[in-house]
Amino acid sequence: MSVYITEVKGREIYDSRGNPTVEVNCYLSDGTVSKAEVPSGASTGEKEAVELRDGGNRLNGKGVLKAIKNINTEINDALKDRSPFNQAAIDNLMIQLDGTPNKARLGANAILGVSMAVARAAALSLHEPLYRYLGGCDLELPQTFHNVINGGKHADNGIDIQEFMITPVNKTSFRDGFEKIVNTYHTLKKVIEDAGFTTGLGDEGGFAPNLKNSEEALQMLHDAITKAGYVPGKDIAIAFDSAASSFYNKEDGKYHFEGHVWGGDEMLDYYGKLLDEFPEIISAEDPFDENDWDNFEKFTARFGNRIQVVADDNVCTNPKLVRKAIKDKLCNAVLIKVNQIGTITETLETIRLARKNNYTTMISHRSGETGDTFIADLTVATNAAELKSGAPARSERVEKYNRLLEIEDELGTENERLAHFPNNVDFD
Ligand code: 2PG
Ligand code: MG
Repeated sequence: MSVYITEVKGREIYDSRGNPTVEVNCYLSDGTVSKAEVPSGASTGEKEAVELRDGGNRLNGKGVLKAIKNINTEINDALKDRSPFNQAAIDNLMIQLDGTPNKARLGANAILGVSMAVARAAALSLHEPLYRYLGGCDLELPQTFHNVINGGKHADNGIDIQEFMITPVNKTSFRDGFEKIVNTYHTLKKVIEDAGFTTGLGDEGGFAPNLKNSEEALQMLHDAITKAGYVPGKDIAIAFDSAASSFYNKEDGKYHFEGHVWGGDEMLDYYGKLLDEFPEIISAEDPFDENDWDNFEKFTARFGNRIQVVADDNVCTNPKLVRKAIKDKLCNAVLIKVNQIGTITETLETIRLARKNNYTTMISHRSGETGDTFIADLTVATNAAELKSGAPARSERVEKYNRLLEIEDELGTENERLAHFPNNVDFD
């Protein structure tokens, strides 16, 4: 007997910043019940799919009861009796039902919650882990990026670069790499304390010391890596996300950065200085405002052969924008956030498009998260090279890494798998 959806049911819950968000249960005719929870960003791109919020006085206007109502009425009516095993058909149906180019009517938060819940229900019904259902059997674990110093919109300090991440470049397995990150994180705490700063955490679990500037943050990371017994650049490398739209002033067209008022050329020279001073930096995200494609392109032309250049706010996981970015040589890697585009099918399409053009994909959490570990499975399922999910602290971040530990146990490490094929040469 074929399995079909009997009900999708939404519920208002709260995210890691105490803001309302969407949770969805999907019920199938075979008794399967799945659950999915929707994340939410702070430094959002202008072209992201629309997160439907209630407005008004309740919960600062951030309630999601309209989105929940859309799930429980229109979406539920449309999906009832459909097969959960055709994700593209389910997602297309919701896109058609919404009828807007950016999911503004039903809400991308409503649509994404259902899209994730249906995928998970399908996997549960087949008794397969989500990564297997979405990805098959030729899978590996990603390189992970951990935001250990938070600035910009994610913390109340003087640092304008939003995220300083560390990534284990020398490791024998995900578990081994993560252990090195955890050691460095704890050492960083001591480095920050010894310098006389507080060690409160920002939104993504990284420390948020009130430092003078980004160079000071990078120096602390460099010291923490060294003091933890690792070699910067060789064992642990550094990445940053400027989220530069948040310090770009549209009125004067300048970057108001850590006490400076800079044009594009001055910003470029500043980045050049950082890369020279800290050769362990291997990746930079959103170095320029989301509409300042000219300077973004200049950045990639100048530094793209030295480091990875990731586009986030200007492409918003949108296949159309990613296509344009590839044509313009805007970047050489693409950030992927499920709620920027609003369905799993479109997310998979964007990942496929990037891969076809030899662009690296980095799957990403949002600064407002839940305990849902969907992105860990998605990263493995799509063989995405990279995942960023915050510091090894705060459960909504750590749960994703814990899920990767579980998946690695199930799949075996890369080395264990290669051991079965001693004659294979790995060209990675
Ligand atoms: C980013 C994200 C995630 P936010 O800019 O890459 O780290 O932040 O969710 O606030 O957009
Ligand atoms: Mg970003």
